[in-house]
Amino acid sequence: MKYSLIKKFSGKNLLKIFEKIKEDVGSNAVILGYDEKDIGGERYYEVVVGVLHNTPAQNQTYQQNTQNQKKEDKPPAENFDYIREISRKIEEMKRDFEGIKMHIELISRRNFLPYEFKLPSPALSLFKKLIARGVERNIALSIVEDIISQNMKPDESSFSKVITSYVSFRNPLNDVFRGERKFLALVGPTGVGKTTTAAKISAICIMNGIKSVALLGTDRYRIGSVEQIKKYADIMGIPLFVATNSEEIGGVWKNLEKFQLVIIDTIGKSQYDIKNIRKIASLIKDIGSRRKIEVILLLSCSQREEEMINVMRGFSEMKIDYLIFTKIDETSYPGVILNIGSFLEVPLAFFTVGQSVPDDIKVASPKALTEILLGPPPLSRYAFQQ
Ligand SMILES: Nc1nc2c(ncn2[C@@H]2O[C@H](COP(=O)(O)OP(=O)(O)O)[C@@H](O)[C@H]2O)c(=O)[nH]1
Ligand SMILES: [Mg+2]
Repeated sequence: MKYSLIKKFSGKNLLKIFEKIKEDVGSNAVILGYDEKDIGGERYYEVVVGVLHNTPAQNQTYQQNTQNQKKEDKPPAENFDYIREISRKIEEMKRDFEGIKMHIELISRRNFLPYEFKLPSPALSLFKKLIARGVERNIALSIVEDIISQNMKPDESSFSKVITSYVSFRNPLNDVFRGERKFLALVGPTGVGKTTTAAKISAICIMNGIKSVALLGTDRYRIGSVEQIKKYADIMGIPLFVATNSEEIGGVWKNLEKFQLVIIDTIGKSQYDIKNIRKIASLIKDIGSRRKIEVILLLSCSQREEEMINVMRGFSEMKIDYLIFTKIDETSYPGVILNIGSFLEVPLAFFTVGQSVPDDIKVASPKALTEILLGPPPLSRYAFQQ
């Protein structure tokens, strides 16, 4: 095929390019090449066209025969219209896509109140980040306003300073490190992480020079429960006692009372099983009549926020001294820690961030919580590890 003219047309608007082609070389142009590029974030099109080398007479005959041609054998004019139609469709789709994008943006903005948009830009971006991580709007706004009112920069360091007004932090091991003797009971629903966390806490003690630590299991009936905690006690080289009721506690008391710290891995019960929760409460009360005992409620971040409140309600049969948030590695919305922590007004003791014993535990602190809330979400954390 011979072309009398080959020309390149380029620009940002495909429709305009085709108008120009039509104007310059007429509708006999044949598309010889097409390219799309992204230049500085903008779409850029290049179309190369050729004009067939025919005499006007030939051209006329050619056009007269057009109707009889097969579809794949399209004459140049028809070919040109066909491509122009496609480019019009592409332009339409682009407009639709932009419309959808704006719509999504609008829906997400609908959750923002006009007042929030008036926040200075860095504060607004901190506010948005907190919302994206599941922090309740009122808490997020109040934190950002605190930072602004104290003339601080809305960064991680200011955030870790102001969150102490919303949640408190207390490490239950601090008085043990100072020489105090006590029992620590871990309570919570089944599967929340009590046994693994008991092992992790005993490991922290041992690593910090507190050797007089024992584990007390209160579940002898569930298959594998003694074996699981025994495995951890053996790894840690610490003794394990098992007692399921006050009578049995009396039986092992002489041995138990020798230890500076006894960590009790209580039997897991549903937050709705109040009858059995009362049994755990009574065991704790009984130990409390002999020695100082503190209760830590474990809440799993893989649970819904509303369910966590029900867990707290169910376990309020006993006085809860501390909270541990577990399975933080399993959520993209750790804001729940701040929401629930501030609502319950119970100090945060530890955060657990994985299955590995003893590594996946952090002492709760403003810095640790800031890293969890403002650090990379789990998806990117895992991506970095690969
Ligand atoms: N991803 C993740 N899994 C955890 C965490 N803590 C415990 N688990 C897992 O949760 C499951 C139940 O833990 P377990 O300690 O037996 O819970 P319990 O029934 O409350 O004693 C086990 O498979 C643990 O390895 C955590 O912080 N993150
Ligand atoms: Mg257990």
